[in-house]
Amino acid sequence: MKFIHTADLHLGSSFKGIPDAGNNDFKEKLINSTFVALDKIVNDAIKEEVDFVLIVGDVFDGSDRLKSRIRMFKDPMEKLSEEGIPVVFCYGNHDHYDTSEDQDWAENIHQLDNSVETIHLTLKDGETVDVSGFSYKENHIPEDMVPQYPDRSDADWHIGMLHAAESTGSSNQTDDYAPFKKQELIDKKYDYWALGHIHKHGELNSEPPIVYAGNPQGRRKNEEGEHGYYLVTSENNRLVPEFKPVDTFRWVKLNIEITDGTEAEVQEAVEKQLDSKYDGTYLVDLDVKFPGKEIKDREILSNLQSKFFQQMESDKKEDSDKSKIKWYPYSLILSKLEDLSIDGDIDSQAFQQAREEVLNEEHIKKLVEDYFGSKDELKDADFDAEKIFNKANNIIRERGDLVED
Ligand SMILES: [Mn+2]
Repeated sequence: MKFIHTADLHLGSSFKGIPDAGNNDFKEKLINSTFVALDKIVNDAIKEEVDFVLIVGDVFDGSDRLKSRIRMFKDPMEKLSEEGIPVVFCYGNHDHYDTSEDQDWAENIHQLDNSVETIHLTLKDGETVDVSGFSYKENHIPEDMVPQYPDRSDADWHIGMLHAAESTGSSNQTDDYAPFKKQELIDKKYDYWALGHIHKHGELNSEPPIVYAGNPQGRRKNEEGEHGYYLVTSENNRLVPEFKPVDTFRWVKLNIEITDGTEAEVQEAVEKQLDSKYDGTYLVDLDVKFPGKEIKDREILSNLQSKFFQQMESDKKEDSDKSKIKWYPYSLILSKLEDLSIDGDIDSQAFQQAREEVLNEEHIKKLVEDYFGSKDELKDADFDAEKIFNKANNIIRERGDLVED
């Protein structure tokens, strides 16, 4: 028995944190990459002749159900259906949905209900598989859903699908995503738990496997490294997951130390490092430590970006499938080797003072209005400066992309 476990496709993700430098081709390629990842998964499913595919929530990036996006999910699902490969999928916090409103799915494509239900599959070799799970109706589910899952059935295999975050048990953190405890999952005695929601792939447990598939295409800098899906195969009565990358763009952070040089030399050194390290398409967050005089990091960054776009243009002219584009430096920070931290007394005093000057109710209300427009629901909102500071801090760190798995 063999199946694919994927999650968090986030189809239609906007990649809005990436400066596109006016290059629409690049932006288009980025926006397309979540759909490309799904196509690769579907092609692998057919090539590997898997018995079924599980997609554990956040199929779409948003709950706005644009017809074009639905089509771009339904088409590949129909392709699997025609190949006789069943799919079980659910919605997560991002694409929460009242499932009674859309039942128009191809044969063998199972959309899980808002309450826990079990899909019974019979494989070509006669083996039986039960898959239990549910779809989000609202974007938050504060209660643990695991007690609603049925006991281990007498099917040959029983698999749980769960889009959720492990309970933190902390009183100052809200557990809004169907919080569960690992032991509860183990106690169900299922053969495999296919998890979604956390965008980094990895196993929470090995016997039985409790596995986060991660998202198949990283969307921002904190989703660095390889992204893909799990191909799960039965071996001696056990289900064994094997990770398969399918990402087109990979986010990485590169730290470089350069001891001396002019702007041109720094640029050359950075370029050399990039060339030697990367042979896919990498989105690189560069942190260059440089002890010398003040030099213009903006200029180096835009020079490197122009080189990237020139390569894209010549790739296009050559009309070859194999792109020579290796890296796109989306950010470059040059910092002096000696004073990198804000922990020093003077720095933190100055920072504290600046923070007090900026972080008052008047400024914040103005900021919120500028950003969101004067929406009525915001007028009487209770502005907690500390909370807003922390949120803003996160947003700045994620370069304008709102953060949520
Ligand atoms: Mn997600």
